Amino acid sequence: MKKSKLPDPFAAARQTTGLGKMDDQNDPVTMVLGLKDVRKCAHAWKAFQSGATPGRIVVPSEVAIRTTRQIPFEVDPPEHKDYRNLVEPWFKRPLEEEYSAILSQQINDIVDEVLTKDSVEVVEGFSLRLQSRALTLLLNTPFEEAETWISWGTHVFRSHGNDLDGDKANILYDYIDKRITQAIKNPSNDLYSMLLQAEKDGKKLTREEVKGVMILTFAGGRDTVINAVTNSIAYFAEHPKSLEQLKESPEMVNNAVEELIRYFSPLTHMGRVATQDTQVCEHAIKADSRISLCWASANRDERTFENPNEVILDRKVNPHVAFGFGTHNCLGATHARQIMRTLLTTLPKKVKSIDILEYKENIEELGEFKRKVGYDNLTVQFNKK
Ligand code: HEM
Ligand code: EMZ
Repeated sequence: MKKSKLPDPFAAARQTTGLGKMDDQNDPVTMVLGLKDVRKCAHAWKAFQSGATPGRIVVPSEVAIRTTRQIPFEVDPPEHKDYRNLVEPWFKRPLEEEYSAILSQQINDIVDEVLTKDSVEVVEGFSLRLQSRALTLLLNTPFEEAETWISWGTHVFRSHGNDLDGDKANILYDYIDKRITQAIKNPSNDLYSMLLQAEKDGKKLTREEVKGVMILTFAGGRDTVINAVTNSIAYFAEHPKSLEQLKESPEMVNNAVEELIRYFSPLTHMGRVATQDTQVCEHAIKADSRISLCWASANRDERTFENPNEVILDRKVNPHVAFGFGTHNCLGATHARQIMRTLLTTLPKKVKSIDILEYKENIEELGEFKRKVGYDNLTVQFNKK
């Protein structure tokens, strides 16, 4: 099997019951697997809420290491919209010309850098650095801040062998507290300052609310982007013709980005908590129990996607849910797409081929399923054009 493949472990369950089962810290989760059912449940926010105890909709649950509510992620309508409206324009900035020019420069620089080396560990040496540097643009903070974030590693709540690392989480919380204090004393043009000036219902956001947005911005856009970038490098290593194709036909780039994101589905699933006794796929769901919307399974649903397990870079009809669906659809998608577009434009210009030297897959254990989501280690050599 090709090293860059991400198999679909959900097919059989999706085609029979449409559901999967897993246990998370003695709190069971019913995974919803079909595309239509995932969409339906994502839409049904009254029955399946996001605004439960902070941390509970995440799988693995972060209840033990987080009390701050992530905003707007852990808020339901109608309040969700008030917060979302506050932050939405800021998260559309990646469409501005200056933003994409700087991002392009950053990605050019990092590709030039790895081209001078005999071997590069992509996860830490390429993707994490690219992600952190690009995040300085989204936050509008100094470029040097990226060095601190890089030192935290690929996930802010997890470390090797520890799915929930409270000490690590505290580093993030302390860091954000310091930066908020700084922005109160010396307001600037960064995201902290924007949030501190923002108003909801005629009142300034509280410190806890500002913190909730910032934690989400750091946590939500981290391993997702890192997996998308790392998986892309593995893919192009084994499909050098695709690099050539993207160079010859740059108009393909947008479709290619959507297709890679569909195929990789960097966020496997996200939970919801049932507010009442209800049913999914004719299966009883008890009040206060958890379901998860499995984006990764939905994106391989053979009832919607032809040849779902193949990467078809110019796939035209592609209603994937890798960025979620409905109310909580990904706020960082504009930024993430801009990163992927720039990468898929820059790589083919500079890189002739990529050799995989060593790799270790990152496998998620989800009860009856095991899913490859990316790599713990991917060591490659980038070869110049
Ligand atoms: C929401 C995936 C990058 C911030 C979501 C959701 C998904 C997702 C599936 C929906 C969650 C739900 O319904 O419960 C991804 C993927 C990414 C990515 C695959 C990269 C390829 C980012 C980035 C940021 C970000 C870069 C910001 C730095 C958010 C936020 C939400 C969200 C704030 C919640 C929006 C709301 O509740 O209204 N993301 N994400 N994401 N994402 Fe992303
Ligand atoms: C949460 C989540 C957001 C969670 C949209 O997804 O991403 C996860 O990686 C974090 O652990 O806290 O931010």
